Amino acid sequence: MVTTRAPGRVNLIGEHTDYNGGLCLPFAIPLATTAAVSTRPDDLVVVTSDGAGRWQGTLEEISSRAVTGWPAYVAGVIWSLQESGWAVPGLDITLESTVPLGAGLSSSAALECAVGVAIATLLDRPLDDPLRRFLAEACRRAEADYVRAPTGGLDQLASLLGAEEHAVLVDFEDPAAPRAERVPLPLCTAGLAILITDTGVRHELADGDGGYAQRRAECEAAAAALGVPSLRGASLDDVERLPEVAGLAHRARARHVVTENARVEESVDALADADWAALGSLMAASHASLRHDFQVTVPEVDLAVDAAHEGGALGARMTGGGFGGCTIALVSTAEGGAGGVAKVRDSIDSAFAAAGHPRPTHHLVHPAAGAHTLT
Ligand code: GAF
Repeated sequence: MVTTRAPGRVNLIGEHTDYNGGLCLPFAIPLATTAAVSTRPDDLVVVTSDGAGRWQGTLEEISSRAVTGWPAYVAGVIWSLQESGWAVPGLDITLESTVPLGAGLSSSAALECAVGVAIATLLDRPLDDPLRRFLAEACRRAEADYVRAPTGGLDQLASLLGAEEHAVLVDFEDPAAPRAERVPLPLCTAGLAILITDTGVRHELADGDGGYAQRRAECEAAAAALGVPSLRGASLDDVERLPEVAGLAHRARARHVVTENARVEESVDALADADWAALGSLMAASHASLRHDFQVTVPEVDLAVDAAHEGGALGARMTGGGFGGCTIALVSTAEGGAGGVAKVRDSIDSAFAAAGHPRPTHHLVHPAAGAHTLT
C-alpha cells in the first residue's frame, strides 16, 4: 500500500492563458487530496471517496472509456497511463480531500495527481522531475480526453512541480512540451501571505456548453481570424484588427490573453526585485481584465476583490477558471493595520454581509510542496 498527497493550487497570475500558448504563474497550496492505494489480485478498481461515495468497475470498463461522473477522474488517469504503455493492475483506492470541490482551487488535478503518483510508486517508478512532468501531461490528458473537461495543463503542473516558497512559471508556447521552472516566492520571509476567499459560488468546467468551453472557443476563433496558431503569436496591434475579422467579443477576449501574458512577465520581474507593491498592482490589473475583457467573474467574486482592496490588500484577483470560485489577496501577516490578514478578511466579510451573501470561507496560505508519497 502507498499513500500519496497532491495539492490544489492557486494561480498567482496568468489566467486563461495556458490553452492559448501563454504564460502562467501558479503555486501549490496546503489544501490537498490524499490517496491510499493498494494493488488487488483481480481486475477490479474500487474507489472510496470521503466526499463522493464508493465506485467500482473493471480495468476493461476503464480502458473502453465507459466511466462517467466523478469516478472518471480516477479512471481517466488509469486510462491515460495504460495508453502510455503502463500495466496498471487492479487497485483499491481511498481518497480524502481538503480541497473544496468546484471552487477553482484544482480539486480535480489534486485527485488526478494523487492517484497518478500512487500508481507510479506502486510500479516502482522513481518520482523524479521527468516523471513529474510525464504525470502532469498524463493527468491533463485524463481530464481533457476522458472526463472531457477542455482545460489546459496549468493545474496538473502546479500540483506536481510546486515547492515550498516557490511558484511555477509555465510557458505553454509549445503545448505538447510546456516549459516549467520554479520561481522563488518568499512570502513568509517578506511577512506576507495569500488570503484565499471561497465565495461559495460554484462552477462546472466539464460542462461542454459552459462558459469555460465558450471562452476557449472564442480564443481559438480569434487566433484563427488572425492566422496565428495561438494567441501567443498575436500582438496588441493585431488584436485591434479583430472587430473587422471576428467581432468585438473576440477582440476583448484576445486583448485579455495578450495583456495577461505581459503581466506574467512583469510579475516575474517584480518578484525578482521583491517589489510586492508592483505584484499587487499587476494582480489588480489582471482581475480588471478578467472582469471586463474576458468576462469570467461573477458579482460575489468582484465584491470580494473590491473589498480586499478596501481592506488594504496589496493586490487581489480571482483565481482559476472563473464563473464563481475563489479570490486571492496579497496580505501582510503583521498584526493589525491596513492590508493585514484580519483587516482584509473583515472587509470582505462585511461586504458580503451588507450584500446579503452567505459568509465566505477563508484560507491563509503560503506556497506548499508538490505531490509526494507519504508512506
Ligand atoms: C482552470 C483550467 F483547468 C486551467 O487549465 C486554466 O485554464 C484555468 O482554469 C484558467 O487559467 O483551472
